[in-house]
Amino acid sequence: MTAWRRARIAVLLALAPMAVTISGQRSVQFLVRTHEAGLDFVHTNGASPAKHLPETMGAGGALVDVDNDGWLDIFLVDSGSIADPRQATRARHRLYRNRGDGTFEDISGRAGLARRGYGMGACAADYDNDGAVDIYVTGAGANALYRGNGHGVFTDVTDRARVGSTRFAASCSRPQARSAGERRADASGSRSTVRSRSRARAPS
Ligand SMILES: [Ca+2]
Ligand SMILES: [Ca+2]
Repeated sequence: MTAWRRARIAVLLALAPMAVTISGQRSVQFLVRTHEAGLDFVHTNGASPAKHLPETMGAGGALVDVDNDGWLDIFLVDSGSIADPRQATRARHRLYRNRGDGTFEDISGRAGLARRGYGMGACAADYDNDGAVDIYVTGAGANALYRGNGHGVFTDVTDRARVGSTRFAASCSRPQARSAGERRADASGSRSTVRSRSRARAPS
């Protein structure tokens, strides 16, 4: 079994262990083991009477091996509030390291994923080809690029990479490089590796 397959199975089992019963038809049941797994994240959406578009959309996350141990870790995007600065201050992204036994350790405090903004989504890729995965976070008002060190700690390189669009970005993706030349271009600093999709301007 490959490390990727082993990690993927471990995450699925930790989040929702599966029970299969056969009674004429196959059925699959999922059990909620969120708290047993150590996942205590609660998303802050800052819902307001104004019903800003981002407040109605929720936020995303990424399954990514941030420390190169072969086990998928969980990064969850928090949002905050557009209308209430105090509530916005309390929101923070969370990063959970997979212990490999069905439980996770909250390493958000030392991960360095701390740029403020109304978070919406995330994608992961090794944009500089150094062997350590990096994370891009989209949102309303403050997109951010974090460069990983391969041990679960990240450095905010948004300004240096010039990918900190303040427009409303709901999602992002990792394009596949089609040739060695393109991969070298990405490694040399091209912004094409991490590209957000702006869908609308953030509410003022
Ligand atoms: Ca890991
Ligand atoms: Ca990297």
